[in-house]
Amino acid sequence: MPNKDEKNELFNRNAAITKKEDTNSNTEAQEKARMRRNNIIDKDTHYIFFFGKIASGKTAIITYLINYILEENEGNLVLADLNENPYTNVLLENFTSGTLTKRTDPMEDPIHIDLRYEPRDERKPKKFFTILEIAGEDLEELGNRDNEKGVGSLPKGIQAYFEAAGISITFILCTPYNKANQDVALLSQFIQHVERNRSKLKKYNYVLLSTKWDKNMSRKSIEDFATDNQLQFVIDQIKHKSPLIMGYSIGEVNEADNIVTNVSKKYPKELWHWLYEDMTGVELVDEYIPTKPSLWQQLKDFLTGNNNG
Ligand SMILES: Nc1nc2c(ncn2[C@@H]2O[C@H](COP(=O)(O)OP(=O)(O)O)[C@@H](O)[C@H]2O)c(=O)[nH]1
Ligand SMILES: [Mg+2]
Repeated sequence: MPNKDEKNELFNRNAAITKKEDTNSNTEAQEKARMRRNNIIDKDTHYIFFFGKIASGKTAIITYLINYILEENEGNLVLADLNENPYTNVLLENFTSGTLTKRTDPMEDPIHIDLRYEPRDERKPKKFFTILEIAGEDLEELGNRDNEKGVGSLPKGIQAYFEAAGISITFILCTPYNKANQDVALLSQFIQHVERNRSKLKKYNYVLLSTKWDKNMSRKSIEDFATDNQLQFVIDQIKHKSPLIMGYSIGEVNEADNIVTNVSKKYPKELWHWLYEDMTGVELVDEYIPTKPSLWQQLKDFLTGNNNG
């Protein structure tokens, strides 16, 4: 995550860019916007867009989601532009060291990582997808209805995803379990923005993650937890899309030194299986797992005299 100076740097840079666009010909800004939209469309990918305030756990979730996919035998993950994308290196560093490093390179556009997934079961579709992460602070204008247009707006680099026609996108809303009430306004504003701007999206859906769930000692189900606070209000706004809603933890985290132990498989597994099915319409792992030996196995056992079990 950018520190304050880096953040100011970023805002100054953005301001400078905006100014430049204003003073130069209008067509330059238009051309830039057009290029941005085309880049988004050209990728022919499914966007997985992580949204949440600073320190809500986005980078940590992405890190250990990729780690899970790489380590499980369910399929193969191809990391595109591994060495060119500094963000990928941050993620790699995270899960090879077991320590959450800080993100250092704020960018004008969301940080992204292009990936390709190939299920081990070759009958299942392969899938390109792109993970995007944005910082909640970049969205402050969303709730600001006093700006020049009179409505909340998003930075251009993010708004471009709503203007690029025909893309598929899953919004993953992250809010630490203990910040549910503080985050509800921003999450609501973002959902309202999505719903107002959804017309060009080919397909979209939501995931709501109540993060740092390992520290939630209440041991309640996510449903009971949500009704106890304002998270239910957020759920009510997205439930028409049959979203995934879950308490989420990357493992045991020592937040003082950012060391992760007992990395969880349960949470990334549920998230990844849901995402794969949401993207492709096909279940990654067939639900039916025979508990008894198959008929073929029984016959083989009979013929080879293996009757032990
Ligand atoms: N207890 C706990 N802490 C977490 C978890 N995930 C992240 N954190 C903590 O939250 C901090 C911020 O996480 P990060 O992924 O950088 O948040 P981001 O700003 O949303 O990308 C980390 O440095 C961790 O200390 C989790 O699952 N459990
Ligand atoms: Mg981050």
